[in-house]
Amino acid sequence: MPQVGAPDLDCEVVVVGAGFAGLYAIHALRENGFSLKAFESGTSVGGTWFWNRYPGARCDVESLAYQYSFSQELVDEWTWTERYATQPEILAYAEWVADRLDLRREITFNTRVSRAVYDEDAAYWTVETDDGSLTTARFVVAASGSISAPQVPPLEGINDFAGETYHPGRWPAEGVDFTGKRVAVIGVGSSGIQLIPEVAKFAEKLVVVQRTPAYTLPARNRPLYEDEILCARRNHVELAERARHTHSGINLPIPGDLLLETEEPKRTIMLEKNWHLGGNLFISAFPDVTSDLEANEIMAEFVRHKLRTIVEDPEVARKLTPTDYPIGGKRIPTDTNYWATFNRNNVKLVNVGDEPIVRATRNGIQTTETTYEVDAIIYATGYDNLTGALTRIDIRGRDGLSLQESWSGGAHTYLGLATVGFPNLFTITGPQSPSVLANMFASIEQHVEWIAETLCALRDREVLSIEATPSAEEWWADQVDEAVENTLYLHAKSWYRGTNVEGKAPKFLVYTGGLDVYRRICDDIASDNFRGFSLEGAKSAKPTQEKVTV
Ligand code: N01
Repeated sequence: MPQVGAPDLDCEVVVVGAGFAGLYAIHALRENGFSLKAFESGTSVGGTWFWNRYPGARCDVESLAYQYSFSQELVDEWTWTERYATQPEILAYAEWVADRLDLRREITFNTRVSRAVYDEDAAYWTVETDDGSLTTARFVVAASGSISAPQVPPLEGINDFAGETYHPGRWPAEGVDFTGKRVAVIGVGSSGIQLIPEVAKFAEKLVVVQRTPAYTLPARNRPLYEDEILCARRNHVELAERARHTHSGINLPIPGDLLLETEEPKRTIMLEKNWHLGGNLFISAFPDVTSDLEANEIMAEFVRHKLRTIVEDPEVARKLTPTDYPIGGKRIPTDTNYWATFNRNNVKLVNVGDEPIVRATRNGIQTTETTYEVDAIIYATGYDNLTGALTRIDIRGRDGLSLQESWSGGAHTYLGLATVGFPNLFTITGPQSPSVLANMFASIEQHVEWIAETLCALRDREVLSIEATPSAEEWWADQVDEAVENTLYLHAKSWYRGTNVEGKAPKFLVYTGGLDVYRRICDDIASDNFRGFSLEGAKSAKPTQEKVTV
């Protein structure tokens, strides 16, 4: 395939990251004849599943949906063993895909992209890595992850603590033996809720520090049956096509009646039935729960009741009970024995609302009531989600504009794929796309395929640069805001809104209109001559510019 424009560039595309987004981007772009280089800070592929090796880590989307769908061969040749795959199994899948598709030869491992600078005269990026190397490319595809920039709270005295410290997203590959140790876990999001029951089994004493109680759903994990796997393989093409055109990118059962319109005793029978199905099947069973506060409260109260039947000490149950936000307003964790863990003698719940943390000390965590002396602290305190992985790279667009500065008032994008001031930069599952509120594989595949098709179209037309226009960004911001108004997400503080990171501009960062609607919008824009993008025509190193705003 010919390279258009600048033959001296090292490659046509730099891909940042070799998680599932990066791996598919490498495959799709290479299949379409693009020369590329990929950089990955880990020593192998897998992205989030490479780093999150904490005990209990597993996916909350069912295995048969949490895999690539673009290849029947991949579906046929890989066999998942459990309903919800463990982190080691998902990592093994990523490794296997990388080998099966021969992707590793494009990837430089153990190398972090530290800076990327756009040359607007010649329309290319210079990408710098932490070993000091420079790589020039026409396009950059950022597959750096949505939940990949760990964050630890700015706790006073944090560096005074003399014991071991861990974050789930940077867990040591060799594992950690907590046998006989006193351990504190700060944070009860999905990561904390998965690791707490596992750490409690070994620790001498476990102190769980909770700021906001979580609604959590029993995963009800189990081995997969052979006939389920065979059925999924046999019907793969049809199932995958159907899933691509759903709201969540998953073939969920068709929701039943509205909760508000379901009379007792049928209502409780239905809630019980779906509670026993486990995981997200529970919340998705009733269509009004995610949009109507009254319906939501009925489901929330059902879950609170379940909690009270599991947790033996009423005072501990009270502290664990979420009351001031709707179920699903924050990401719902799925768990195995989380609430029951608080019945163990070696587990102590510290509720920040009752006893705020004062500081970390040399020996542990001091609250307004006492000091909890521990040997290790696990900061399960989350991530600078959706933007952090991008803004932690020094990305410089037109006129040296920094992405970090440009997004300091909140991320602004066109479709979550492109940003004004940063031509030829695409973000996979970036802020303002459906990303984390749909099946990540479905989100990734849709973005990668759209980007690959776009780059092919630009190559065919000898277009050298593509950039979102300000009016297109404004239009998209309105779509994101309008979509979320129909949900209950604005009734809770959450990382979807950026409220978990001190100093981060509060802004809802996910498109909630559904992957199906989003896909149609992206396809429509591409087929309408990339409406909302400014395309610049073929040119040499110092061109006169043919600028077409469409
Ligand atoms: O992070 P989180 P996570 N003092 O941000 C608390 C995905 N994921 O790593 O709620 C005390 O959700 C914070 O409290 P609050 C999934 O999308 C998926 O657990 O802000 N506490 C919260 O309890 C998930 O949503 C899977 O008040 C502090 C916790 O730390 C996303 O990753 C598994 C604090 C952070 O929760 C992130 O999950 C794991 C402070 N100063 C993760 N600062 C599966 O597929 C923060 N907290 C199953």
